[in-house]
Amino acid sequence: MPSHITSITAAQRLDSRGNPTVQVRLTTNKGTFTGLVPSGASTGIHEALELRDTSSTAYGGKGVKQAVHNVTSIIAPALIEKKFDVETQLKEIDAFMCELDGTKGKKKLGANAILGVSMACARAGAAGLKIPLYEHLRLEAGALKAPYIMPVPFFNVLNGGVHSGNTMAFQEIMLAPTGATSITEAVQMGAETYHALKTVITKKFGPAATGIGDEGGFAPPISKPSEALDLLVEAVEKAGYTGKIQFAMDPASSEFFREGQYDLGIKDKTSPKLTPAGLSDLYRELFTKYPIVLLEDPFAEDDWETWSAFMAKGKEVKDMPEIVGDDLTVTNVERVREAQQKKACNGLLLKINQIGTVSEAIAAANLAFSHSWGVFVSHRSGETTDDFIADLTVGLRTGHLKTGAPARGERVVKYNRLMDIEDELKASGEDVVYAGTEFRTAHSAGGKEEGTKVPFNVFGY
Ligand code: 2PG
Ligand code: MG
Repeated sequence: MPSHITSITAAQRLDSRGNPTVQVRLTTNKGTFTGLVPSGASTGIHEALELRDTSSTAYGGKGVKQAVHNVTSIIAPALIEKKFDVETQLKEIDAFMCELDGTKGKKKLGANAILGVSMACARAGAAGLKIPLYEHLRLEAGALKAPYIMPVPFFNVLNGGVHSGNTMAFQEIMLAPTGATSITEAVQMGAETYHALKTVITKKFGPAATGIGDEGGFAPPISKPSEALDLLVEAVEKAGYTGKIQFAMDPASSEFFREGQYDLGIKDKTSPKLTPAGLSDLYRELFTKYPIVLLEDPFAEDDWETWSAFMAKGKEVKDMPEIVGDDLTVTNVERVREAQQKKACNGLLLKINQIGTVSEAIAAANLAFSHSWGVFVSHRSGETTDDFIADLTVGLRTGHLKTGAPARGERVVKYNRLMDIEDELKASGEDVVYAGTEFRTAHSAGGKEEGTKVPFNVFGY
């Protein structure tokens, strides 16, 4: 029996920074399903619109009452009338909402209004089909089944940029436990190293320096990337994981790009301003000194020339890390296509709220895969307790994701869900592997179209 939408309600709720966000509740004949929308701080200028009540003083102009109203008064009646079957028509539902909006960047209804409905529809579809959400998303994406790929979790343990009050211009310094054998072991390695890092920071800077940034990582008084990476080397060694944990960075460089230069002193006023070539040299120097396997947004969102030059030169660099576009590509097939033409990067950061529907995010991921790029699923710095992206990562077989430190509820809910999925797959006798050092290419591993059937899981997804 098909699953039709009988009601959609929405409400203003809080995200992890204490700012309002959209919550959607969608009911079908199979139950009620939710979607809670995340929000960025280092937002790319090409992202779809996050609709905020800027003319109101409530929540400092950050309310989302208009977006909530758009869900209940515009999207809900139109979608209910169409009688879509959420089990088989997610793409049609998402396309219909885009049409209803009628603008390029979802400027009329807001990507935050549309995404909440899209997420809830995906959940309703999975429940109607009596399969887990990750399995439903896998089928939507047309991804291979066996083996299921558990991702390498990239833990953001040192926060800078617009995510913290310290003086570091670079936004995120991450740990990637590529030497683990399962997501459960990777989480343990990440959490133990996070605690070792706390001890290292306390010893060096005193206990007052262990305050954290927006994504749960520490924000000690450092400004140079090498200082951050040295702290990680020490913490990994202290935790006993040298050689098993590698590093990644997201400088989020659009935030410190000013008049053609990269101003590393944007926060401390003493670090240098670098030319694009100077910053490129700094990255290459860091690659030789530290085990860096991924670099995201090394350059600003429209500095195409520098991205392409860096990639071209990368061919000469031994063990060149994956170069991931975030603000550059904004989970948008048009921007991904442009980046592919310009050979600007070889990895796509996948953030569902950058584009505003689940189906469009899947399309962007598939386009990236078709060019042998990696796909790196991501949370936002303003998160919620919604764990949707854990299922998305497994369903799409992306092999890696980042969702903050192994601490704070809105971050750990995703890591916990991944461990639940791993347990469930193993208990069902499914073929399941941890991506490990192969995280960039795990998507195409295996080859079996179908495995045995995964039962509808006990966690209610
Ligand atoms: C990023 C993200 C998530 P924000 O730049 O990759 O870590 O930050 O959500 O603030 O854009
Ligand atoms: Mg980023």
